[in-house]
Amino acid sequence: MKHTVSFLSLWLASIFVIFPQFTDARPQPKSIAFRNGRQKNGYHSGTKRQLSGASCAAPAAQSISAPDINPWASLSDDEAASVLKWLFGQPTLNLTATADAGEWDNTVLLVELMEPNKTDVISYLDGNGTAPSRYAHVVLDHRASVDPYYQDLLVGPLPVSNVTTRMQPLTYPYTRQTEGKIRNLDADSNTLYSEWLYKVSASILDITLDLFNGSVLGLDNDTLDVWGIDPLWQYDGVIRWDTFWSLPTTEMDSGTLLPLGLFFKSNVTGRDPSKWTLDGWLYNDIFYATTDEFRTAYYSPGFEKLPMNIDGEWAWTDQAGDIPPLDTNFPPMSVAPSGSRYFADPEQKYVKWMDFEFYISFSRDTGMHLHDIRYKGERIIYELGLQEALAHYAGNDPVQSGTAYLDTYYGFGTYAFELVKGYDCPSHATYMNTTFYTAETTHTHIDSICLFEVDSNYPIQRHSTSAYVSATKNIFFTVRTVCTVGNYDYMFSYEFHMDGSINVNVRASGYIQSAFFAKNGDYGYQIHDALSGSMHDHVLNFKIDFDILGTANTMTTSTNVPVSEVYPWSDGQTRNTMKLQRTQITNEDEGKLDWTSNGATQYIIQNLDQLNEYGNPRGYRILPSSPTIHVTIENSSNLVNAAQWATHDIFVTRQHDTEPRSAYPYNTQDVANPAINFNDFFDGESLLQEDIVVWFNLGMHHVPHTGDLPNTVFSTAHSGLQIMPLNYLPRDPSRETVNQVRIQYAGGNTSQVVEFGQQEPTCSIDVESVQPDLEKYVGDVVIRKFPYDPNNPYFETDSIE
Ligand SMILES: *[C@@H]1O[C@H](CO)[C@@H](O)[C@H](O)[C@H]1NC(C)=O
Ligand SMILES: *[C@@H]1O[C@H](CO)[C@@H](O)[C@H](O)[C@H]1NC(C)=O
Ligand SMILES: *[C@@H]1O[C@H](CO)[C@@H](O)[C@H](O)[C@H]1NC(C)=O
Ligand SMILES: *[C@@H]1O[C@H](CO)[C@@H](O)[C@H](O)[C@H]1NC(C)=O
Ligand SMILES: *[C@@H]1O[C@H](CO)[C@@H](O)[C@H](O)[C@H]1NC(C)=O
Ligand SMILES: *[C@@H]1O[C@H](CO)[C@@H](O)[C@H](O)[C@H]1NC(C)=O
Ligand SMILES: *[C@@H]1O[C@H](CO)[C@@H](O)[C@H](O)[C@H]1NC(C)=O
Ligand SMILES: *[C@@H]1O[C@H](CO)[C@@H](O)[C@H](O)[C@H]1NC(C)=O
Ligand SMILES: *[C@@H]1O[C@H](CO)[C@@H](O)[C@H](O)[C@H]1NC(C)=O
Ligand SMILES: *[C@@H]1O[C@H](CO)[C@@H](O)[C@H](O)[C@H]1NC(C)=O
Ligand SMILES: [Cu+2]
Repeated sequence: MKHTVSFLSLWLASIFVIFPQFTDARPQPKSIAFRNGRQKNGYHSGTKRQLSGASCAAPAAQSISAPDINPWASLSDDEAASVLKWLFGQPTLNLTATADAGEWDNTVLLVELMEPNKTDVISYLDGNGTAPSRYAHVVLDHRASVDPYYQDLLVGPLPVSNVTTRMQPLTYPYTRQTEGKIRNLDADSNTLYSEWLYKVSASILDITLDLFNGSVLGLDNDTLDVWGIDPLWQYDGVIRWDTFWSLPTTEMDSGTLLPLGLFFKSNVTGRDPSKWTLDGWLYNDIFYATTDEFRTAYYSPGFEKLPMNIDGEWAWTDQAGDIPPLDTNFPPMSVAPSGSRYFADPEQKYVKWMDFEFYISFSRDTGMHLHDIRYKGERIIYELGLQEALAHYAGNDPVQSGTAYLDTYYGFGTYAFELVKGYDCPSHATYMNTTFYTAETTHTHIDSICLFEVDSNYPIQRHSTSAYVSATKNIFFTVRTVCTVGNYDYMFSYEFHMDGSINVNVRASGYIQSAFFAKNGDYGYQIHDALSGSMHDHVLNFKIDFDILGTANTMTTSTNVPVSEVYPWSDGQTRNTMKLQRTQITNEDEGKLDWTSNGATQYIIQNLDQLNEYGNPRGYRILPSSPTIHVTIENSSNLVNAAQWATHDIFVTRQHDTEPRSAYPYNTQDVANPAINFNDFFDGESLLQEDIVVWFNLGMHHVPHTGDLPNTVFSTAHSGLQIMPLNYLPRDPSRETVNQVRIQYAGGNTSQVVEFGQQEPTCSIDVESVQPDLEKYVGDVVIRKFPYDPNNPYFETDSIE
């Protein structure tokens, strides 16, 4: 997407949802054949609650106070405002308020919590240490110079005081030491349009009018758009390729489906547009070095004019086509008849469900992270969260070939919009707000994290014999957020299960970025009139800092290998069979790993000093729960060193306070010398019984087909990783739930339904009352920080255009 972020007032669809008129939807008491024979856990159940008539509607999370102050909590309004005031009081920074700033002024891009060091947090949570001092991570956009740069600063400690608060360049999380300065190739994003792209387009207005029946001149009546590669080519100055697109004709966001197939190359080195040069045109796979050459060819006989992509219903997402049978009948839905069965402290962003508990943090770059995940009272994971998301395209044209989005540049937190109740999350879900900073304001995404339990609709356990059948419900808990980064919507779901496992899921929907179809057959399918699906890899990197019964952990592997063996009992015959081969990942030189063919190798994070009663180390295994990938392209010409975390499925490194993240949002600005080159984390350090961090990738090789029109669907665009206990507990913990049944049926006329203490549901369901009120969807609420104006919030939702 082009780099301009525009402020859109949220458009509220005035769609009024009419629910079926269920005048009496109260369920009948469950009919259970052998009520008198029911037993609860060995003793007879005498009590059975009657339907109380209370409504099942709208449960809130059970309230709880977090055991500790959340060390990862976002800056409060007052903290952010005081940091800004302090920054604007520093004359050396020469700051201009964003609203007044042009491209040659210094502005504040970011003020958010600098995540505290693990060393300090652990001594606070586990020891007698005090809560870690809070610091602000500040990013300045230093543009009042011919060499613009981003400046990372650490400001603190907080609260701000004239005596103790200091600023210093933030350097320790970066592998390349540049005093926290990273060059900015995007400083002139407005000038780029007004002084370059529109002028180039104007220079061939005759051709765009003739070929595309349109123009892009920066006028209100533009019918075309122009934008191009990301990251920019950086091998010799700064080179960009741009292409023309039709603009959507309605509010539907179909622009990325409307490429027109005419490309141009510009050398935009430096900040003086008068020195920029147009270095050529490309149409129908033919390169023209100059505009004159292109125009001469265009008006010559035999010039082949290709068809164009035109917006229309095919590219819109509203209902279209024949309604499937019975589809207008209201579909099944889930309710929470006893209210919520989990606790939340929205203030501290602390959540507890069954034997799991954790804290939540939220940042501009990467959105929601989970911290201090405990199971049965023991920490198993110190931190779990997204690091970066790559969408690496390819194509016969320079724009698709030159596209390798690193999406934290745009930000995940910024675009974690309000969730759609009953759609993004079940109607009985509960919600938390998140906040992020932009342009001297903090925005609150209302209801942008949802929490809910659902029945997975298959049992977690069952067994039948001729005498009984036993089965256990598979109820699991989810915490979810959705981030719409430009054309794409990423759904992140962390799921917690009764067997002690955690599932990390990412799903993708929204509009694909497509390619012009001409001669692109090796890079995708033709999917519409002049449209190719444009192959690309999505790779999303996550950090999981395991702490299994302490920080001293080891990754071990166990591989099923075919062998030929002679046994004492095999009559001297060689038997072709298999056995287990076990290894340890001893140091970082062995720390780059892939899922093996045929799923032969199990990767396990164990504490070798914490053995179970059979002498096996207690641990957790990681495995894909849905296909995962790493990047196909080797040594990408676009990325160079900017995304070295994408080259394998799994990485293991030693934990360091100086290596909190695998990626950095401005890595696209200097791809050869990025601020964080993940390869530099690997320097041979021992990984045996050390504090180790696993970095894993989810993603998919996306080769869009006709089914990606108008939008990719979450059902198939899905990747997941499971984190499951391995020899961690004496046995399967899901036996602890009372949500199971044993039915004795031997003997034909005698039977017994054995239950274990689950209460009967007691509410009645007024279907209309459990429906979310979608007219309350309002988008983000904003509070101005400089000048600080906490009492005048207003509504405004930003998206990437
Ligand atoms: C401060 O910034 C302004 C632009 O906002 C610029 O004109 C001026 O040269 C800068 N001053 C210094 C000392 O860099
Ligand atoms: C975090 O740890 C690094 C490396 O030890 C250190 O340089 C830095 O000052 C620490 N940060 C804070 C906020 O204490
Ligand atoms: C915390 O303090 C208590 C009492 O002062 C002491 O017994 C304990 O060893 C301390 N724990 C740690 C981890 O320092
Ligand atoms: C810091 O100093 C400024 C100017 O001298 C003053 O206005 C402000 O109140 C002081 N802030 C604190 C927290 O003392
Ligand atoms: C060209 O575009 C104009 C609107 O800009 C539209 O009215 C007209 O129908 C278009 N012509 C063709 C041939 O598509
Ligand atoms: C677009 O607006 C400009 C300036 O108002 C005008 O000159 C031009 O004719 C308009 N183009 C079309 C296709 O209406
Ligand atoms: C782009 O322009 C700069 C000077 O402005 C020049 O040094 C560089 O070689 C040019 N790059 C290419 C690929 O032509
Ligand atoms: C979310 O923000 C809205 C608007 O500021 C507020 O009314 C609501 O109480 C907040 N919700 C939670 C759970 O804090
Ligand atoms: C990656 O590609 C660049 C440019 O083609 C080349 O200079 C470099 O040696 C390559 N690196 C590796 C590890 O292959
Ligand atoms: C059926 O139930 C009756 C009464 O409890 C009992 O006498 C009889 O033996 C049962 N039949 C079988 C096949 O178990
Ligand atoms: Cu895709």
